[in-house]
Amino acid sequence: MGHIEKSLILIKPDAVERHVTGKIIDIYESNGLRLIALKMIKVDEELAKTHYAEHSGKIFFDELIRYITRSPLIAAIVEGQNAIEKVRKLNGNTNPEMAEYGTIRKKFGVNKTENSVHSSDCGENAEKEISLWFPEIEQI
Ligand code: FUP
Repeated sequence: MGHIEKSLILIKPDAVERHVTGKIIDIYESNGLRLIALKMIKVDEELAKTHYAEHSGKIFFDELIRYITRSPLIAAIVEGQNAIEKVRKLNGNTNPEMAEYGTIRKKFGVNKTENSVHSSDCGENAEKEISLWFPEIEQI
């Protein structure tokens, strides 16, 4: 059965710019995930660099920071059975070209950088990302 988990998702600038946020949220909700927090923000460089710290120094890092800060995105927390793995399956491969048919990145992603969505990759990172993106929420 698995257990109830929370995951941090981002609906990133390319998706907001192309007006597909509703379609993406519908995919999560239709698959049994419940939204428990949601906000729209234009990310500053400090938050972007903290969120993507593990990629600091890589060749695509500067482009990634420019992209994620260029226009508003939606940050949300979803909750459900096996939410972390479930969301990653719904999102698909990082590279939209490699992603399975039916996944969000296959449907909406533009390229490896502009791939429409982010989600936490494990429980430890979900906790870290939830407190980074929703510091106003005391209990998670
Ligand atoms: P994911 O967990 O699927 O979001 O993928 P990663 O943590 O490996 O990568 C995080 C983000 O870095 C991706 F969403 C986009 C960006 N990235 C690039 O821009 N180029 C690359 O070659 C790899 C990742």
